Amino acid sequence: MRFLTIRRLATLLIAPLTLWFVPAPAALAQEGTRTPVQIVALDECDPTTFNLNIGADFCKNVALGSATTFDALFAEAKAKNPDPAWDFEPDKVTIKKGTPLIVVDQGGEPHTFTEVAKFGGGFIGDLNGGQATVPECAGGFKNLAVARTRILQGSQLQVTGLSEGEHLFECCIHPWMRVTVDVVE
Ligand SMILES: [Cu+2]
Repeated sequence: MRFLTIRRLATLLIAPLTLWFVPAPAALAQEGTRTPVQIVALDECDPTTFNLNIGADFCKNVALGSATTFDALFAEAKAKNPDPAWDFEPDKVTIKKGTPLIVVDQGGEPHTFTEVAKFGGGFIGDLNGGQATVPECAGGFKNLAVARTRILQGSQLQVTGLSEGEHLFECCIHPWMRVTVDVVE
C-alpha cells in the first residue's frame, strides 16, 4: 500500500518534469535535425603505381579499367589539364543554414575538404598547375588545421555550423577538386 503510494507520487512529480524538458519541434529543427547534404570525393588512382611511389596500401581503389597512373596524374596537372576523375560532386550546393554537409571519400586515396578564402594551389607544388599554395593549405598535414580536414578512403567528414553566405572548399592535395557552398537562411 505504501509502496504504491510512493510510486504514484513519483509518477505525478516526474511526468510534468519530463514534459517540461522536451524541446519544441522548432528548436529541434535548428539544432541539427536537418537532413545532411552529401558531397562525394572521387578519384581513380592506380593502386600499382601509386603504392609503388607512395607506399603500400596508400591507394585502395577498385580500379575497373579507368585508373590513372601516378606519373600521368602529375603530368596532367603540370600541363594545366588536371585529371577530371579527381573530383568533388556536386561542384556547387545551396543549403539552408543549419544543414550539415557530409563529405564521403569514395575514391581510392586521401583527400582534404578545406575551407579557403580564395581557390588556389594545394601543398604539393607539382600538382598545383602553377598556382601558388593558398594559406589554408600551407604546411600540409604537419599543419593541424589541414590535417583535421583530411578524409581517408572509405571515410567521411561532417561539416556543420557554416554561416550564411558563400563558402569555398578545396582539396589541399588535388586543388582542382573544388566545391562552392551557398548557405541561405
Ligand atoms: Cu584530393
